[in-house]
Amino acid sequence: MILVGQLDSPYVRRVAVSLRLLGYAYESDERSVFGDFDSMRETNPLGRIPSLVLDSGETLIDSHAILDWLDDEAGNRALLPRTGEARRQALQRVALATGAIDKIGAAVYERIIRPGEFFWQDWYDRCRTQGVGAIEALARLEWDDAIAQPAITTVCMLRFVEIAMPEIVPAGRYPSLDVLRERCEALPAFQATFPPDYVVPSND
Ligand SMILES: N[C@@H](CCC(=O)N[C@@H](CS)C(=O)NCC(=O)O)C(=O)O
Repeated sequence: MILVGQLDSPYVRRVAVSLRLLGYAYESDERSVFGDFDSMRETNPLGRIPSLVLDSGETLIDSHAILDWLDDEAGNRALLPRTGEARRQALQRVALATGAIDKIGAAVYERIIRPGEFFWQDWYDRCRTQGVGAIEALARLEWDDAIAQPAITTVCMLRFVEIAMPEIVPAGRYPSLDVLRERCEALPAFQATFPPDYVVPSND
């Protein structure tokens, strides 16, 4: 199996962590989603990451679809509950976490992709507010000890935000999320995929 994408993408990382927690070996293809755009489009017509190339040669795209396949393979070790209220609640947490990635990600793209003279402050502020709203909602929830998809995705999201906009998630602001992060990031599957700090470029 080949996981396509770099671990500074929280979507790639949540797939990598899930594969590792479930004991699946994979190789990494670390082409850049921006630098290798044409080649990436041959793997995924959307030119996005992650993709997962299965041993059969089939290519799965989008972390949601990849993780759905993985849970199907994993049977009773699946990282999301199969049905009912437990599944509904877990998917709501995942939706808040992936929503935060999308909105903080959009704000970051506004800063690093859009040429400085076209920077749109109102849109940037709106995206940031939406992302922070999702993080606050996650922080109000109770978290048990389960290492399942809601925790995996939330912890990957928090590390992404910590790198991209550290002022949003300083230690101590969201104590319940600090506890969740500390517990998860200590595990081998998280340590092996921990994205290092990097300076996010700016268009100004
Ligand atoms: N819904 C997708 C979102 C994937 C996504 O946004 N990936 C980003 C990297 S974090 C990407 O490929 N960005 C480049 C682009 O969209 O052009 C998923 O869950 O996989």
